[in-house]
Amino acid sequence: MHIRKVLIANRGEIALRVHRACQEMGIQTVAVHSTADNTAMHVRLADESVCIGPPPARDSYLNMAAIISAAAITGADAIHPGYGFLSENASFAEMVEAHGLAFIGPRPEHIRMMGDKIAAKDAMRRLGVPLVPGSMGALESLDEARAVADEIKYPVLIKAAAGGGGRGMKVARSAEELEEAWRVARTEAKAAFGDDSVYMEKYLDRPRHIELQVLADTHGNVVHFGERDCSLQRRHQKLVEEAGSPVLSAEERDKLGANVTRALKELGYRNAGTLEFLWQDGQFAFIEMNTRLQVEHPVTEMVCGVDLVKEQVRIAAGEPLGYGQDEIRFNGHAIECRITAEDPETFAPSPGRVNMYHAPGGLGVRVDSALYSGYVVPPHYDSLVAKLVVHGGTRAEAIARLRRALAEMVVSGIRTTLPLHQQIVADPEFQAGDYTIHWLERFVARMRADG
Ligand code: MV4
Repeated sequence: MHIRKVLIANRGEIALRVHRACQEMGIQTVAVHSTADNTAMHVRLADESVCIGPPPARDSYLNMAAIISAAAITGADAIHPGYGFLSENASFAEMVEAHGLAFIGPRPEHIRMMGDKIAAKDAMRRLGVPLVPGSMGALESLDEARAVADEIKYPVLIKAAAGGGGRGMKVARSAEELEEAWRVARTEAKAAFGDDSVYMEKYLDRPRHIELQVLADTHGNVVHFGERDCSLQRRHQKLVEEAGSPVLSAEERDKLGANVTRALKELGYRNAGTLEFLWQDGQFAFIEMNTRLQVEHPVTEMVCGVDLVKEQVRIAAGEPLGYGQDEIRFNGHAIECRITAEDPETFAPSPGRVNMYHAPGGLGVRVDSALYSGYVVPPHYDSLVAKLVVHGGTRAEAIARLRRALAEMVVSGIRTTLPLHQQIVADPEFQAGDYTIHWLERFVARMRADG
């Protein structure tokens, strides 16, 4: 299939990111936008734009019928969903394909499978990917939960099948805490997802979050682009990501990558995907798979010298990857800071008018942002306003470059997390790569205590 025009079903920096890839490929772009985004950069740069509804996302960026209609009206051949919004909605992917359009992403069946965390783990277990010890499938009763916990030993974690992002997740540190955790997890899961199915895992107390980027074409070729360490999170929001992980050797990466690519080939996976692992004491345990392009994909692009969005488009057009795993090289180190329009101490949202925007530059610096001087950050959407990404020959060089770039960057008129990023990258423990998923939460508390 030849793709001549792509509709970008997203907004902000990722809409721009997809537009840039399409432009370079000689592909026309269609932006869709809400009335809150009339002056947005993605609308200005796209070849065409269609207003699809009022500011609330459910009436615009989540309005499937409006988006498919916009594709039909403009004669688009394909839809790129970006991340968030409809990107992991299997019904949307089905609808796109039923209208004769290419969905630039995985097959609907795999989006659906990975959206159900129990089904995802079952598939990975079957395919021989290592998991955290836990229940086989859903827990049917409190008695079953007790039996599994006695088997795998406390502490244990009860997780929602429909979850992800930490919602509906409860730790039980002993048998006495299990009933409460069981009830609260199920109630939260029901309220958040309309589904109270839960499962159990051994609770890992000090893991790192390490994820692996893969691409699969429609000819059975699957490759990986190494790992990203995303342990620096606060309340399940990532702030800083690195490629590669400061703790992983080339041998460990190759071993994990070989296992995962073999598994996804067996599964018949298509397009981009990311497998999330917890890493503790030198062991990987699969927890979830994301069936979308991720926010932090640029660190992988910098290290591997690949444009993942162009690859996604080529795969959707039916082209073979055209290279093998042995042609993918990991060069140096990359780090991304997610700059959000939030108070750097309280994380209260801070939308509003940006008086001045100045992006840093120079060798090894990349900024993915839809900001411009005079832009008004609307209050209706995610607070991410810029991704500052640096590359260096070594991790130490990347950190020095990041400190230099953060000092150059200006976003005035709104509060942003830039000052917090400056503090993080100046910290000796961060610089040593010595952190787990709990490090940032404690760091933020320490910063607030110190004033
Ligand atoms: C865990 C865990 C410890 N042990 N699973 C949080 C969100 C979801 N994606 C998985 N999560 C976790 N699962 C076991 N068996 C700790 C977390 C977790 C976490 C994971 C990755 C990054 C940040 C985190 C922060 C708190 C808890």
